[in-house]
Formats: sequence, structure tokens, C-alpha cells
Amino acid sequence: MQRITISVDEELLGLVDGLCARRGYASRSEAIRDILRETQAREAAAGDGDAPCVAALSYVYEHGTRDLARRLTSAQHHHHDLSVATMHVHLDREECLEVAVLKGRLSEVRAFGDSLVTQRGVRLGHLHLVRVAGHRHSHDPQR
Ligand code: NI
Repeated sequence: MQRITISVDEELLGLVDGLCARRGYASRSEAIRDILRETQAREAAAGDGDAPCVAALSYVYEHGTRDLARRLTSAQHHHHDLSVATMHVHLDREECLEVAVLKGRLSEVRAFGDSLVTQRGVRLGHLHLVRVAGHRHSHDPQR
């Protein structure tokens, strides 16, 4: 970890302190690191399509909308190679929240995420991309 000194005006410092209070960051450094990580994720979204990534895709939909629940599930089966896991939350009598963890090449993950959140009846769609190193981790299963 490197230590840097930055200069910010009162307004921006107020923003950082507000975030600390609202989100409960332990320090200004932690808040600023998170802001930088958000920027990093946005940059990754615009990056090399072949890069490996993991993403959290979230969206809200009405399960009663004609055929929508079936189409969303069907799309995830069709892209089972990208779909790691999906959590389904029944928000109320009508609406459902789904959070899908996707893993694959950036371009494929983004295209799949876009195809889900642009379905009619799906709203508040958000794809949170996390770029990962391409190498295997020691806890990956042996092949
Ligand atoms: Ni539901």
C-alpha cells in the first residue's frame, strides 16, 4: 500500500465525510479507495473485450409480466457458461429482485447483461463489472 497526499476543496471533502457517515467507512482513505474502485470498474467496462471478468448483474422485474420470468431463466440457461449463480428475492407480491454473478470474457458478459436488462418489464438493471487476473488461483479445482 502506497501513501499519497491529496489536496481537495471544502466541498469535495464534505462529500467524502458525508460518504463516511452514510456508508460507515472506517476512514476517509477507505471511502476514497472505494470511489477509485468504482472508477476502476467503469474503466474496465470500457476496456478490452477479451479480458476476463466477474460481474454482479442486478435487476428488478414483475414476475407476473407475461412470459418474462420464463424468458429470463431461459436466457440464463442458454448462457450457462457465463452464469455462476443467481439469487432470487421476492420483493413483494409482484416484484422480484435477481442478482446474477457472471464470469467470462468482458464482451460476452456485457452482451449477456445488456440482453437481460433491456427486456421489456425489467427495470433498474445494473451490471457491476470487476476485472480479474487471468491466472488460476490456488483454490481453483484441479483440471
Ligand atoms: Ni419472485
